[in-house]
This record gives sequence, structure tokens and C-alpha cells, in this order.
Amino acid sequence: MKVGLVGFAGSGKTTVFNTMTGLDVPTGFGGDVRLGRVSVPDARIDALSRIFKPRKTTYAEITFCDIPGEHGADRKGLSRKALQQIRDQEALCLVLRDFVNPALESDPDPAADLEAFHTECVLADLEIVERRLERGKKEKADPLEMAAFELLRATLEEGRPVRSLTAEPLNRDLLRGYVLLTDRPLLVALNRSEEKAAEGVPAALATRIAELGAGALALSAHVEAEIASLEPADQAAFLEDLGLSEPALSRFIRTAYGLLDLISFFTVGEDEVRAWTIRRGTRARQAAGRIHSDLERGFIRAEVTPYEVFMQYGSEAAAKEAGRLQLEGKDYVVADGDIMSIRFNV
Ligand SMILES: Nc1nc2c(ncn2[C@@H]2O[C@H](COP(=O)(O)OP(=O)(O)OP(=O)(O)O)[C@@H](O)[C@H]2O)c(=O)[nH]1
Ligand SMILES: [Mg+2]
Repeated sequence: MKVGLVGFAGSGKTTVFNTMTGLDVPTGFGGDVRLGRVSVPDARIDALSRIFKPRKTTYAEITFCDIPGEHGADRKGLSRKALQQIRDQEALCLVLRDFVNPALESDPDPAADLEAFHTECVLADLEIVERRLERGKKEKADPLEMAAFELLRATLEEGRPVRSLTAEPLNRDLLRGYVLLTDRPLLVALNRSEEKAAEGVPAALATRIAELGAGALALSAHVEAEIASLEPADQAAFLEDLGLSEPALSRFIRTAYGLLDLISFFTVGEDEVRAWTIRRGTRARQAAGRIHSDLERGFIRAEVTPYEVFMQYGSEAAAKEAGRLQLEGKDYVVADGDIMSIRFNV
């Protein structure tokens, strides 16, 4: 599950990446593509951990990929290499610069950068779509597939992202094997100067981002880096001074996690309180397989206590007494926040 940090040179991607991962990749222009695993902050895991006082607490994780922006050119075009790096990602976080970067001549213009990035992605997708249509004509390809690609072409020619098409007009099964950038989930992070750290995304920009079917949030990478470097006790006071309730980074990571359609189920006990990552819609038996293949193979049933129910009764035993423990079979669709015990036999 890879989330790519993308955007133009000097927008603050590496600064965000370092702060999230605790790594120390050099900032400033260029560099290599870097991967870093990031814990997904989850207040539910914190609460469960306070109750069980386990030896180990494990959060869900996602991988972020820091992709260097391109330099040297005034034009905002993306090279083949950059496009390939971006295509490797399952979801995209576009970091827009909204601070004065002394190393860059141009003033910040996040709205223009958003349009430039979107246009690049539309053009890259159009190229793929047109090539498929052309080849399809020669091959007498499946008419349903060709109709889907015609729809893609019309959508892209209007400058609209493929992600704006719902499953009803567009059957994505027909697009297997094609990577369309404007169909990737997109989160736009407005990287603001320190003074504007607590201000949200300006209305006009927020509207445009919503139009593109993307999520939006504002942060100041410098401020986030500073927060991360403080002792936990000092963090709260610093956040309060800034008028923030939590680090924007926590929200950023959680939003990226949700963007991938990922949810967590939990296992609890004195040894470990742990979040496990699954795609929304995963059934109990496959979910058990995330923990161990034996649990999937020998699956008998899952004992499920939804997080809210657990907190209401204070323990699995009390929830069970109240008749709120769910006994579920292999086809049960696991919900976000389910606390699970798997019964199995191998
Ligand atoms: N004032 C201010 N400067 C920032 C902020 N975020 C990043 N910078 C600075 O901007 C410069 C570029 O930041 P990077 O994180 O390297 O940017 P990048 O997007 O990774 O750049 P490339 O990898 O070259 O595309 C560095 O000097 C950072 O210190 C911010 O929120 N405020
Ligand atoms: Mg960088």
C-alpha cells in the first residue's frame, strides 16, 4: 500500500516525509525516491492500550513514498521518469507550496500548481486512452471496452478526472492493467507558511479540489517538524498556542489511510494491542489470515466486539454478558474498529 508524495520542486514533500517517518532524508532539491513506513495514529488503539497495558502496542502502518520534484525547467511539465514514479503509487498526496521558498524565484501559487499538476495527469491519461482506442480499432476489440475508453476520452478532453466517474457509467473491470493517474485517489496538502499554520484551505481552492474529487487539508511542514521534535508533554502546549487540536500530520496520515479504502480491526490482550490493516469489504476468514495463515486455514468463527460496544461495557466479558458479543462466520464482512478473537483449529 504505497502513498506517493508528489508535487513540484521545493513544495516541502521531503520535509513532510521526514516528519512522518522520523527519517532524515536531505531536504532541498532533488534526491532519490524514498520509502518510509508510517504508523497510523488511532485514538482507539491508545484507549485500548490504556485499558490492557500490553507489553506491546502496534498501530496500523502505511508506506509513504517521497518522490523528488523536477528541477531546472520553468515549465511545469512532468518527465516520463516522473510519471512512471507517480504511476507506481496506489494513492497520491499532492503537496502544494504556499510559502516563500528562497531557493525558488516564483511566488507561491498553489491554485496554479494544482491546475498544472492536474493538467499533466489528464494529458498523461489521454495519451494512454488514445493509444488504446487506436489499437482497438485495428484489432476489432471488445465493443464494451472501446465504449469505456470513449467515455474516458470524452471525460478527459473536458479536463475532468477519471475518478469523477462512478461505477455506473464506467465499469472499471474493463480498465484492468491500465494505470490512469486521474483515477488514483488524491489528497491535496496545502503546505503553508508558519504564520498560516492554523488556517484552513481557502474556500476557492477547497471548492476546486472537491471538484476534482480529491480530499484537502492544510498544514505547515515546518511547524509539524517542530511539533514532532518536542517532548509529548510540550507538544500539547505548543499545539494550543497555535490554535490546533492535534498535529495536522496525524490527520494527514489518517486521511491517506482512508483514501486507500483501508480499515483496521483490532486484537487485544496483555501481550499486545494491535491494529491490523484490511481493505474495506474483507471477510472474516481473509482478515484472520492477516494475523496468521493458520487462522485462515483452520478458521472456525470470529468473536467480534465492535470498539464502541467494548468501550460502553469496558471489557469483552461484560459485553458478552450483555449479549453484545457477535459470533460471526467466515463470510462476515469485517467493520472498521471490530475487536476480533479468532477461533481456529489446525
Ligand atoms: N518556510 C517554510 N519552508 C518550508 C516548509 N516546508 C518546506 N520548506 C523548505 O522548503 C525547502 C524545500 O523543502 P523540501 O521538503 O526539500 O521540498 P521537496 O518538495 O521535497 O523538494 P524536491 O524534493 O526538490 O521536489 C527546504 O528548504 C525546506 O526547509 C514550510 O512549511 N515553511
Ligand atoms: Mg524532496
